[in-house]
Amino acid sequence: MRTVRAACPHDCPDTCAIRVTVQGDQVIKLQGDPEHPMTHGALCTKVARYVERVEHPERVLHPLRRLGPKGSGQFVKVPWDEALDEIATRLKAIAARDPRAILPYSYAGTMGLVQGESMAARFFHRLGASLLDRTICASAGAAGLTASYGGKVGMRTEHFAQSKLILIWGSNSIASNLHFWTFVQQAKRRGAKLWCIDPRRTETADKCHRHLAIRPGTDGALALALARELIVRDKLDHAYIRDHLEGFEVLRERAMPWTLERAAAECGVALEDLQELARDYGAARAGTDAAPAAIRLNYGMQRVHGGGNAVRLVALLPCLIGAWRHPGGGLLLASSGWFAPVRRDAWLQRPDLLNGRPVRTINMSTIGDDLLRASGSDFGPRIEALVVYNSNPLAVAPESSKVVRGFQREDLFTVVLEHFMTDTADQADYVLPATTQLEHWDVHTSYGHTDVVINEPALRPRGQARSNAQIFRDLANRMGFDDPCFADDDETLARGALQGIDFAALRQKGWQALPVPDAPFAKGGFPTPSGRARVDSPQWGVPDYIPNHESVATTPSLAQRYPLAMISPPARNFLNSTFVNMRSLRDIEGEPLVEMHPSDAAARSLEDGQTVCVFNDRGRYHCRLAVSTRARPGVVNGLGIWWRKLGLRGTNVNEVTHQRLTDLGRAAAFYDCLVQVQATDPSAAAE
Ligand SMILES: Nc1nc2c(c(=O)[nH]1)N[C@H]1C(S)=C(S)[C@@H](COP(=O)(O)OP(=O)(O)OC[C@H]3O[C@@H](n4cnc5c(=O)[nH]c(N)nc54)[C@H](O)[C@@H]3O)O[C@H]1N2
Ligand SMILES: Nc1nc2c(c(=O)[nH]1)N[C@H]1C(S)=C(S)[C@@H](COP(=O)(O)OP(=O)(O)OC[C@H]3O[C@@H](n4cnc5c(=O)[nH]c(N)nc54)[C@H](O)[C@@H]3O)O[C@H]1N2
Ligand code: SF4
Ligand SMILES: [Mo]
Repeated sequence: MRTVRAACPHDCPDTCAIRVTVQGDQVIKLQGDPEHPMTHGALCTKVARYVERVEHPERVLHPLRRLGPKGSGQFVKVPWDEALDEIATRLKAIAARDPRAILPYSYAGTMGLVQGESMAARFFHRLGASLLDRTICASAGAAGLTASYGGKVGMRTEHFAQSKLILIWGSNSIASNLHFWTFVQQAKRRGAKLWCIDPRRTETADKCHRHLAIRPGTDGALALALARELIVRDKLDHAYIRDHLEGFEVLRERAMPWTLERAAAECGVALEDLQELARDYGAARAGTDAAPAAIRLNYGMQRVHGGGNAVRLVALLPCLIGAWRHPGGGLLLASSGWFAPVRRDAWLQRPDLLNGRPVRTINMSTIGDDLLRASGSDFGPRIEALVVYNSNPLAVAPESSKVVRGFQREDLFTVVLEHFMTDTADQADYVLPATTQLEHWDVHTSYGHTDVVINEPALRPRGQARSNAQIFRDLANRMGFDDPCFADDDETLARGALQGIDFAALRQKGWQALPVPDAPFAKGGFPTPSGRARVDSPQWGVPDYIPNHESVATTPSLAQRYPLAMISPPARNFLNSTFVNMRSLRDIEGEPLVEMHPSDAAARSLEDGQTVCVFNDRGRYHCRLAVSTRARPGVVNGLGIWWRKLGLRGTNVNEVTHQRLTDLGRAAAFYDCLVQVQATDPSAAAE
């Protein structure tokens, strides 16, 4: 029996350290590392069952070539050599005309530095393929945070345990950031007051003292009104503002029109609730013996038109009250920026292999439109080949009817590296079997904490599976790429991925903490050129409230036809679209559903449990109706992200979302979406 150090590979801020007990080639036990302070021995329900995923009977274990029409799911096993030769031949032919017609499409199926963008990036850079703008999750918030602070930096998660007031803002922490919640509970036991700011009454909202169910996309208005209250009631930390914030005066100008009354109307909440929130936050001003206030912002609130600006505004609040003076005060959206000094991205990804060739960048959030575009001077060559890994775009990208049409183009050559026959794999010309986290090397940074975590292979690859890095190494070889970097094996990539971290110590312990100070911005030191947080940014100007693309105010005639705002936050037992095919987890989630407030259901004569159609001009999503006060009036919650083929009539929630982008970061605005809901008409079944 041996114990192997592993890391959870999933797109989750917790990046748990895992201990795997192995006998022979079987896992005896898989548990959270009890010694890792962030993991404290506990994994979430999903990953506690990771072995089920690894040994799942439906895993893709051989290279497959398409037999039937695209999407028919008919494939035949082919030997690796044949698959690699044929793929290389096709890619070579396209590259000979214009390599930018080849597009890699990947996201966060694994967050590992090795099985993410290492050998794959080297391969596509050397090929001269189109670059992918990775915007589908967090880029609006990342841009917003960078505008205010200079980087993706913030409080350390464990310090929330010392906070006396916690604003959980746009985050269903119990579902999607479970280990953070442990620290919140510690704070709560010590008397902290918890606010949840979320249109949905989540399980997290249930456990907070107060829940503010604002309308989706109105966070910027709320932040401006809170800033105004702090200013007019003089709850400011004047010394902190003077020394560590640039542009206070312009913020004051922006905030002054935003009375609490106006914000209450815009956000659709009671004035008294806003007054109480403003009082609580103002009372936490530093400089007296006030208790520290912390904000846990998460990406849920930036998936709307004004998401980037909203993050900018919220991020300025802790500066106004000097919350940063205390380790338990400040804000956390993402900790990823702390890793910048240790990551060797240029070595891992080798952008220099582009060798000065022209680049074309495709935004992953508009893949639907872009797959359907013809060559043109403003676009470049039509996309002729797609290589998909670590992602399931058919399920997760917005406006899926267009994504599906794009993938079904007969002239498109598609290769998908996967564990399972996802909706996307169904459309492939070749499906290549990828290893899971227990079968390959990796190293992980985190976007929720500040530890590096190692992942050593615990098992032999199942079937004929190969790691992503191995597959791209093999393809590079077939393409005749002879730069020595294409010979680096996975362990070499893992060893070289980071600098300033002792690899032997990392292997021994399983994780290593970065030296992040306790109260990182107590004396300023933000990673901006001046070291101060800033209101005005050279790139983006002064932040403001930007209403949704689709709302009663911005698109009144659309809102007449589609009066309900829909958000589609993650389901607790899935991770994006990962795990939807695992029966034991799917059974907990039940079936695809949309939550609707009883008043909205009554107005439509709809009943709990009936099958409904959520629709707009873009598409129709069929699912079960849950009449529930988890939804606020006027807003429906379509919990994500089901596989289309496991949903009703082969649809999922992204049938109705759109491809318009956020204000900053060119991101998808999934939660900025108007719909109508009606009973499904059985006679329309064929449409
Ligand atoms: N179990 C589970 N965990 C996950 C994921 C998952 O799918 N399942 N997804 C992972 C991923 S990809 C990410 S990016 C991270 C972070 O994941 P996020 O997508 O940020 O997930 P949540 O923490 O659930 O936060 C979303 C919350 O924001 C709320 N919300 C929606 N619109 C608004 C709005 O306009 N304003 C405000 N204030 N709130 C709004 C939603 O109702 C929801 O409760 O979590 C990761 N963790
Ligand atoms: N409507 C709506 N849409 C959303 C969201 C939402 O809240 N609402 N959330 C958005 C967000 S935040 C995100 S991050 C995206 C997520 O989008 P994706 O990153 O595409 O996430 P997943 O759906 O989890 O798909 C990851 C796939 O990678 C595969 N995979 C895992 N490990 C490996 C590996 O080692 N090798 C290979 N080759 N494959 C692997 C998994 O089997 C899985 O099918 O979705 C976005 N879409
Ligand atoms: S999904 Fe998140 S909570 Fe679950 S094991 Fe992975 S890192 Fe930990
Ligand atoms: Mo995400």
